[in-house]
Amino acid sequence: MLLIAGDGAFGLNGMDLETCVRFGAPVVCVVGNDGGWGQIRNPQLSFFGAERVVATSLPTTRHDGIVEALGGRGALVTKPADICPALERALASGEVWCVNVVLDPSAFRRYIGAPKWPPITPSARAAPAEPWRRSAPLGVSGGPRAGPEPAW
Ligand SMILES: Cc1ncc(C[n+]2csc(CCOP(=O)(O)OP(=O)(O)O)c2C)c(N)n1
Repeated sequence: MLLIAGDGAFGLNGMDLETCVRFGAPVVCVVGNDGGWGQIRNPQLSFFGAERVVATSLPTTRHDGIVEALGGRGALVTKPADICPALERALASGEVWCVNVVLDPSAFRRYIGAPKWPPITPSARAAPAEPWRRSAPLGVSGGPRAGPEPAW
């Protein structure tokens, strides 16, 4: 069985792969890992602007490592050319896999386009953000990001 999930969805439900391991159900989960809750972050950006995006930026979590810790297998994919070999290996194995594919966080808005919703109010954009509500600039597995927040 092939399961395709976002990193946010996997973060909420990935523990179910432990059940797959326990029951010997050979599920291969491909995680499209863009380091964010895009479905929520994109409207935040359109409604409020980049300065007021809240809690929807995620670290590039090693979900592949999590599944290994659960008794399954994991592969981290950072280049498009490595996707097919990783998938072929996983699907042929009869084991539980997480193929964790690191994506460009800005690609959605660049290629699909920013949602056309207008900002809620000019004052919502202008008001200073509460620092504790901002998305934490996290890096891989919770460490600090190497550089600035990715451009969304
Ligand atoms: C159990 C549950 N909690 C919260 C939500 C709200 N929610 C909708 S989309 C989303 C983020 C999904 O992120 P990801 O899987 O990375 O997909 P993306 O939006 O980036 O494509 C969340 C948390 C939900 N749908 N289900």
